[in-house]
Amino acid sequence: MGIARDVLNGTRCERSVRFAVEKIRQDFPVLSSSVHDKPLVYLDNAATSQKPRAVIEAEALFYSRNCSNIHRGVHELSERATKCYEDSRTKVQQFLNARESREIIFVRGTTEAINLVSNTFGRKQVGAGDEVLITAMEHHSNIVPWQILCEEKGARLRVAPVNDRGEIVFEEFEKLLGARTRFVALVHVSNVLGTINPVREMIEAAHRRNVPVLLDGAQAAPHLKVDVQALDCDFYAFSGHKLYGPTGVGVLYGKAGLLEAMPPYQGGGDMIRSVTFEKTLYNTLPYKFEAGTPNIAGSIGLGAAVDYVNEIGLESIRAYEDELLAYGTRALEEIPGLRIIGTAREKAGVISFVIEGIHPHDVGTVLDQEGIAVRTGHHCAQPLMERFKVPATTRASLAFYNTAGEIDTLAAGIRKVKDLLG
Ligand code: C6P
Repeated sequence: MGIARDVLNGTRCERSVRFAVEKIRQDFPVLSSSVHDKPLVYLDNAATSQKPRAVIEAEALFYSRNCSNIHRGVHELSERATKCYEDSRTKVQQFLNARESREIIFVRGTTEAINLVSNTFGRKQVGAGDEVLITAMEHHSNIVPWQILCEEKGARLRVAPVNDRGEIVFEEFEKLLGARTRFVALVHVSNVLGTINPVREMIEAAHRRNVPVLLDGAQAAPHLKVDVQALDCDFYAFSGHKLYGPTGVGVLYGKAGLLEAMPPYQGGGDMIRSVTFEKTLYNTLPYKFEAGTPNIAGSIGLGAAVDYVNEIGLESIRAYEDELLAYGTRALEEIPGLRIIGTAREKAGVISFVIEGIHPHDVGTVLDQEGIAVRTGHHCAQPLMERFKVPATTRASLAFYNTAGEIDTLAAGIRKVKDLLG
């Protein structure tokens, strides 16, 4: 454990992973702060991640030097703002390896991206007696929009099961792809279990039956290299704020052909080509789906976040976080009475756990007093809690700026919880 711990703290390089975590931490102002007079240990990255100075400054620069509306003015500030906004779109396009920048729609976040698809593509695609297939490990954002659609259309929501490790039962998923399946919506990485789903195989299985697939990438985009062309997904959704970017901005990727054929989601300024009281002609992609003044500063901040992540490199991030996850899993498994929920063979940096006889909210409250931020509750995945027969869990979720030292602090904090409440 000693060598791995040193590597994770960025002090030695005995293994394949070399990662200058202490240097990286200096880019995040909040990480050097204290909570309840203890150094902050931020392990709630799946809820939202902290922001590097580059992102904070990109937003501040927009407001202090370039603030203007976009696509509307002939004046210098508007041109500057428009260029920064559209540059961000290109950065996201390259980040996801989308074929064209018009396939990138800026939205409020993953939730809005999924609602956009269910309300437009979904409404056309799904009819009475049809089926929409999801999995048992979806976030509410990838359950409720499909439930609303199914209720409206008289369609049926089908749910692919997960096994006790928290992995999709692939054969069951395949069996549920039937003659009436019209759409598949899947989480790429589970926010509760950390499971990385075999989405490439799942998409292939759906496409063999001509069923389009949306991936909820909220927890994948910050941790894995996503290539939408290689995955061949039809839609991909993620949130800026989990990718070290601002809140209130996210991305919907869609294949151009599908987006072209979809009706608009919202009506208003910027999404039109011409309006008369008799008829409105819609704008081209991507603007058809960006009605009204968008989150300009947020989108520019997201572009800066993409630059920042690219600079570190998702491969290095993945390798480092894998080591940290393995270290954290070992450290927590050693604690008597603690059970990890989600032990998939392919996992990203999430450790959800329960402690015999102690409610997760109490665990979270005591940890908070130690300066440790974790999330407790159902994590907006109530059906998954039911599947694992737990009311809630405590969840430590990792980012590339976390260290093995912080994991040690967490483990010590949990032992203290047990001493106090066990
Ligand atoms: N999960 C968590 O603590 P928004 O709120 O739109 O940015 O993201 C929604 C969402 C969708 N899918 C998955 C897999 C998610 O994890 C989330 C957000 C946070 O787990 C907040 S509930």
